[in-house]
Amino acid sequence: MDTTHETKVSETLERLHRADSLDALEAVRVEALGKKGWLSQLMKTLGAMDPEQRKAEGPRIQGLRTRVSDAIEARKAVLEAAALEAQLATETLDLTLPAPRTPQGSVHPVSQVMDELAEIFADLGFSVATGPEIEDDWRNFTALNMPESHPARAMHDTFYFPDRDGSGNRMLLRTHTSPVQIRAMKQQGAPIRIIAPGRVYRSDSDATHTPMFHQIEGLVIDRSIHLGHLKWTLETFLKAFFETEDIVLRLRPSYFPFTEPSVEVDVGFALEGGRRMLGGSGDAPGHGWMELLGSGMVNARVIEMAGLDPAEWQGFAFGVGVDRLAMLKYGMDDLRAFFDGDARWLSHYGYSAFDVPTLSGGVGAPRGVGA
Ligand code: 2NL
Repeated sequence: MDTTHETKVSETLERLHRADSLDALEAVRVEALGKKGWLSQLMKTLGAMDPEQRKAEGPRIQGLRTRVSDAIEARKAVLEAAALEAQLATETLDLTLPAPRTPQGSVHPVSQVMDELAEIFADLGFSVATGPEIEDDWRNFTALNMPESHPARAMHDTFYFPDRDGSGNRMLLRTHTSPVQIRAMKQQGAPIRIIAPGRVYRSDSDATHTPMFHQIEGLVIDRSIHLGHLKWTLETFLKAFFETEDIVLRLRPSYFPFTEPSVEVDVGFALEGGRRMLGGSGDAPGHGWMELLGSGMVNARVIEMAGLDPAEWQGFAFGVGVDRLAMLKYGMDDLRAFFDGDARWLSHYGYSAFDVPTLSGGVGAPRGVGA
């Protein structure tokens, strides 16, 4: 039994007991178990011993080491607990402080209005049809009774691609969503009751026209659909959309190549403080008519080109600008702001992702004001 080593261990344990911080504890540990610590040095001497001696000394020295390192661990636990107690005693945590805001996106008014329209028309038995934005000449024009030299093609200010379709005609960005309905008629046949919402493109740009805008078209084909169904559908749709019974329609004869007869639909408004408020007859004093959508009975030639027999099937169609509907309902006056992607505009006019339009819960915000 080496009394010098026993004394060193006692000394170390004594100093550990007196160490009153984690730093002081670390200093004691380094002196004993650090690279140059006395105990580490002692361990090294084992390597130089002959096997007999090592057999006797090994367990003894290992025992010293275990006593010291166990004592270090025990003291460390005590000091750490004391440090935590001290921190808890002085530190305060204000649970009433609001958490920092996390940035949140919003639903674009156009998306919100599209969802509202889908909800309203779903209730009337319409399903939503979609199709590609890059179309061929036949589906965008010819099938809609606008043959190659038809002057109405020029009215559409079309964006063309250099690429050509199977008939040698250039592909184009669809100028309306009508080609979606042509596809639907050819694929699913009649009867049919669909709306086709989506992006459309015309080479046009000013305060009220952007080269890309949103349109929704509706199509109903059955055996005895007539103008009365068209009028009722549009009236029901507009009353649900603007959330008021006070919507007066005026149907005016017009011309579209794809409908015959064609009907333009105006709604009455009142001028209130320079703003147009929908409601009332446009013929009343201080009132006026605002053109809102185009419609008509689908031209028999269109029915035929879509592969249906016009002697059996007939129906109505309509088209309306979604951006314009959004502006009217939510009181925005510059169409270009819709597509600027300005985060401030979006946080002002955008909708919460939780504000899902439903017929029972309301399809949108308060009664519409127009520009
Ligand atoms: C407007 C006018 C309209 C249609 C779109 C249509 C579609 C097929 C057949 C016949 Cl497949 N018609 N769509 C009909 C009349 C008017 O839109 O001013 N839109 C903004």
